[in-house]
Amino acid sequence: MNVTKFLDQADSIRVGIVESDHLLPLQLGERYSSLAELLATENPSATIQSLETDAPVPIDDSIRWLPPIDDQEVWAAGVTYKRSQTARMEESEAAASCYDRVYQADRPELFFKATPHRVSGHKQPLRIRSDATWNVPEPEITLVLSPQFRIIGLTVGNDMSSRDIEGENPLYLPQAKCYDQCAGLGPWITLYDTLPEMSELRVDLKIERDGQVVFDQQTSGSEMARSFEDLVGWLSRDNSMPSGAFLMTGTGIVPSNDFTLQAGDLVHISIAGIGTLSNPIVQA
Ligand code: DO4
Ligand code: MG
Repeated sequence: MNVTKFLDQADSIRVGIVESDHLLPLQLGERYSSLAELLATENPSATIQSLETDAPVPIDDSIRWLPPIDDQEVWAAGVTYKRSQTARMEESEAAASCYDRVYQADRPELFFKATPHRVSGHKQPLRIRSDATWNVPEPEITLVLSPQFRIIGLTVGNDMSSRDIEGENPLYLPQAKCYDQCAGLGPWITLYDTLPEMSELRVDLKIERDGQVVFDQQTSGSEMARSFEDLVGWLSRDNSMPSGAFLMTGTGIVPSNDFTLQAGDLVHISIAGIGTLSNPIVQA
């Protein structure tokens, strides 16, 4: 089952089930007031199925998608694929060994990525920092975690990154990663009782510029050096997240060093079995 948030014709925020060509707006009733509350129940799919729905809304270009987040925290894992380790060692003369060490260590790199107001949904803009010169999207399989750190679903994530800022000094990581419109999530959450095999989670990143595809590469979850459970185990140590969380699991695709995003680019990230998250890129 796919669930998301969108703005209806009356500009009200709605939670809806996504079916092949339409959305079914949910009536949350007295008991629930947000998608996050539905996700925090014992069995989110059953809870959602028990709710009444309004008339179907056809999915066309007029849908105003919202990121499927309420008050959850957004975290990210880093250097979980060989490609990310290599790219980071190239970009950072001063701290190359940090990336090498964390790729092999038991403890993963986990960092705070975004608060909900910094997150963009499908078709909403993502931003290049005005003080950055070398920027990339990072296409990441993203775990949807209940308040008890159960992996209840997956979504598509874009961990926008300023490579020149992180490369200058790894202590600048929070500035390279966390700023307005720095994270994409959506278009919806796919709920799972049993997660798919890692090899089925194929990830594709396409970047369009002036109507031409200027970058197109694929990877798959099976290239990841860590398991989802391992990452969640570390994230949950001595760390409560009362509304649940999203955990981006790291990028396996980094464009070559001569590539940087530009304002006006369109970034499309597809994950097999989930969907495609598309965002236009802006710079203030
Ligand atoms: O080490 C910095 C961040 C790494 C990252 O975001 C990734 O590997 O996806
Ligand atoms: Mg990343």
